[in-house]
Amino acid sequence: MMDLKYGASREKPREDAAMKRFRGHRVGQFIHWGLYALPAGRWEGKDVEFAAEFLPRVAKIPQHRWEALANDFTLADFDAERWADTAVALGARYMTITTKHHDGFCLWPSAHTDFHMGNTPSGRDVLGELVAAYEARGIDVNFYYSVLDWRHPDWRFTLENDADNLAFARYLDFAMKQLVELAERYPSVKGFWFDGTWDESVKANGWWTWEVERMLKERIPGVVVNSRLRADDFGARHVDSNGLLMGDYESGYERRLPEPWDRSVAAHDWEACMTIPQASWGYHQGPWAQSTLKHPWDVVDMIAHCTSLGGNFLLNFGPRGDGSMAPAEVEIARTVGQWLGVNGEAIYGCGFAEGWEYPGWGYFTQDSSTGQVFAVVTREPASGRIRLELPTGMELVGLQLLGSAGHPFNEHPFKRLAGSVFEVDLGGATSAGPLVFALETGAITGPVAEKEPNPDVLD
Ligand code: FHN
Repeated sequence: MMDLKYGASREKPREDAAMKRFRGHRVGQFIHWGLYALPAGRWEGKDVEFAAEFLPRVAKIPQHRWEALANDFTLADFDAERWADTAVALGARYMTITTKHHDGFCLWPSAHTDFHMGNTPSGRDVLGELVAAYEARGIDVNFYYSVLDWRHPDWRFTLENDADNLAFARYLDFAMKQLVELAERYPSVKGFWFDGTWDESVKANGWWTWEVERMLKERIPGVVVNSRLRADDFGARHVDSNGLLMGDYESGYERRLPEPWDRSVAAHDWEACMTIPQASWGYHQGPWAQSTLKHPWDVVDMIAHCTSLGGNFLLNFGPRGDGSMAPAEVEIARTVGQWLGVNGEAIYGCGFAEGWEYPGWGYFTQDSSTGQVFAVVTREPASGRIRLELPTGMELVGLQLLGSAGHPFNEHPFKRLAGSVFEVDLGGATSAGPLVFALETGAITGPVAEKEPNPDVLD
């Protein structure tokens, strides 16, 4: 093991109450909102087919014109309560909001810049309103903060000379002050989610990322910090030069998930974040984005996928420039949330089911407190039957379709193919969206029949 000053602070996952709470949430609402929501991917009449929040860079918009958008950020239809209602509808247990994205615009009235919400026509403290509205509904709030800052004169992508070093030191001081400000102004915040830390300049200053984590933990007991903040003494990110995870959970899965059979990821806490359109975090009004919105059952599949490997799933919403949520995104939230309303038992507080192999037709999840195992069938085979392989030596005693108490399907739903391999006929099951079964199991005691071929590949 190398002796690192700024490496990981522990070898094993945190087990304190705040971390367990975060781990149990499983479903979160990500929100990207800033000036980019006004042009929403369109500049001078043309759609720019790239993530809406990158518009100023991709369309090479002069800085003064970008900043002038602040005058139009009137919040005509912004209501923090309505946003919080969409999180409730989704079944989210936490929300992560962009306090400052790469363009440097701040959603709170920061004392360290004039480029913030307080200097827009309404002068409202949007962040404060959101914290209050979400917390009133029991939903934890986390802050996204982009270390990368396209606007700040002292930001550097690389450090080529002494002048760069000096400038970047000033920048880090500015960012630290903003983070202290956020922690002190909104002390009920439960977590910080850092982004924009991939440049050489940040990697050369691992000490600062370590110091930020320390500062936040000192000010906010229990605060949860993502791995993306961190770089170690040698510039290794997320995972230090000794192979240990930095921060409290791994946050590298962005618009992608780990392979569903890769149980190694379940060794530590992690979170995946996902856009609703193919590739935009901020609201993008063009067909490039709007024709690519995910189906709610895809979202459900991803939630179950993450849970089955012990990870959280953070689904992003891009509210519009007037402050209203995009109706299509609200509709997706409702459908996913209705599914969670019936099947949330298999998601919240659940994680990796040790000993259960990835089944292909969906996922196994296990309640971390009771040990109850669930089968979430997100890809029903054409045969209408699933092959349910239990850990060797285990017997399927019964299964209960969630949301179907008293359904006749629950009476004779399965037969043994061999040993711990069973077949379940899904034919009688009805459900809005992917089916979920709570499995009742026991140990095999008597002799068992010969193994039969997989019914899903019978010719
Ligand atoms: O560039 C950003 C992007 O706009 C968005 O904020 C995502 C969210 O994970 N993070 C960055 C790319 O890694």
